[in-house]
Amino acid sequence: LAAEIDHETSPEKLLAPVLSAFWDEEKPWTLETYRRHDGYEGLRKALAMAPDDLIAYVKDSGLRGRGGAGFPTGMKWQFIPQGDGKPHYLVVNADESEPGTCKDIPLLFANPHSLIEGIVIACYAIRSSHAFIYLRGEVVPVLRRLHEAVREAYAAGYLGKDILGSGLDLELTVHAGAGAYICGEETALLDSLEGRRGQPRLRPPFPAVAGLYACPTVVNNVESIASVPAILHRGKDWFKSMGSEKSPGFTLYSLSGHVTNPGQYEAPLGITLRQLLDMSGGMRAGHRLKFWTPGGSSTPMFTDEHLDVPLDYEGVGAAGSMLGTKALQCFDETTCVVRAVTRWTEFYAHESCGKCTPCREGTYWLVQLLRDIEAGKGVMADLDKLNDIADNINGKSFCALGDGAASPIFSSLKYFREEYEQHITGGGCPFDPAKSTLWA
Ligand code: L3W
Ligand code: SF4
Repeated sequence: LAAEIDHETSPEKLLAPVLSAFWDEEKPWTLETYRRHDGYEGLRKALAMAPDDLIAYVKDSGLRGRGGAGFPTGMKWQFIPQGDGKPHYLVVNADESEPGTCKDIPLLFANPHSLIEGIVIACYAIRSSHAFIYLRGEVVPVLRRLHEAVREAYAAGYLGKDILGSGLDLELTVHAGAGAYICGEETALLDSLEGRRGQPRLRPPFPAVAGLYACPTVVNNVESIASVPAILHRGKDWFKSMGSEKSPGFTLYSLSGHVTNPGQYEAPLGITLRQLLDMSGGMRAGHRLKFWTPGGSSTPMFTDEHLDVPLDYEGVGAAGSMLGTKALQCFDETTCVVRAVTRWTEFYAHESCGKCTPCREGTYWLVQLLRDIEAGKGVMADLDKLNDIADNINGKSFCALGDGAASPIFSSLKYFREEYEQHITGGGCPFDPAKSTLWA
């Protein structure tokens, strides 16, 4: 596997299938298939370690959270106070909803045992005897598959009492949400899990101190936890041999939009979009990339000038965006950027939980302005107004949803202001919706 990524490296070397290694086998989701691929071997190694050593090992591996923020996983586990006499919980955030993000749900569908094994390892480390998976409610087939995998794990002694004779007891509850984007925010998720309306809580205290039922709680993304067994089984040095120094390892990218072969691509962190497109068949025939998101619509958009930005936390950050969920939505020259931003903003306005004024009111006003501009009813002063409203949401909202909503406004005005102006001076959209496969 490539430790350092450059354009001379062959595509085969760049691909590092671990989580997706056997997705194309028959029934990859069964315990039998998982065991055939060394499933639950990482757990055996973990149980032979002291919990604190296990936490230090995961911390040393450099694994960073795959849900958007890239927070070091081992450090989060270390935050859980020990000897406090309270129950500790692990909550897996499987509420995947960020526009363009499609990696946790396919992972759960194809390889649920990698998550279950990771959960047992994490609970042993943080001394938790009850874990929860909070799943996005709309994906009923995944819910069924997850329930089946959990039943298999209980029957095989990987969950329940005295797991593999280690003395560890662990119950695992699968909970389906009701389809609200905000419930992917970790504290809203906890409120929802407790049976309340899902709205973000004030932080601090962070969940590590007062989370589920006011007890110390680790909230981790599906992919973060599912990556842990391979790190234990193959070793932290193997993991660190991939990716970059500060963003080591492999990860799942969701590639979507006007590309020839959309889907999930597993590769080391630090790969570039150019390399991923080269490997996956590129943009649809006869078309060129116009703009794209590195981590879903909540992260500032990039253009074709950013094709060689390393897709790791530092590289994307230095170029002015965020790696987020690694959702690479690619749009070609037939796409109207105003239309795309309007659709995203409608999504944020719809999903705003209403708790704070800047986001609740601001997203509503952004939509009104954008719809007017898109319909050719805007005036030039609307562009400054858009910027001003976004500025009053960004950094002034209660949670990251507000910042996410402001993001496409800022970046589209930065790179495509002329296109907004064309809508205003030309009396409407200059693009032919019939030529685009999106937003029609
Ligand atoms: C204890 C401290 N814990 C931080 C923990 C905190 C959390 C993690 C990261 O947002 C981003 C957001 C979306 N003591 C701590 C501490 N922690 N300081 O570390 O925290 P934070 O605040 O940096 O991020 P977050 O609130 O978890 C996540 C972006 O991801 N995103 C993703 C959205 C959607 C999905 C999805 O659909 N799957 O993930 C996309 O860009 O905008 O910026 O656990 O508790 N001192
Ligand atoms: Fe709710 Fe939006 Fe405020 Fe977050 S930023 S608390 S989603 S209103």
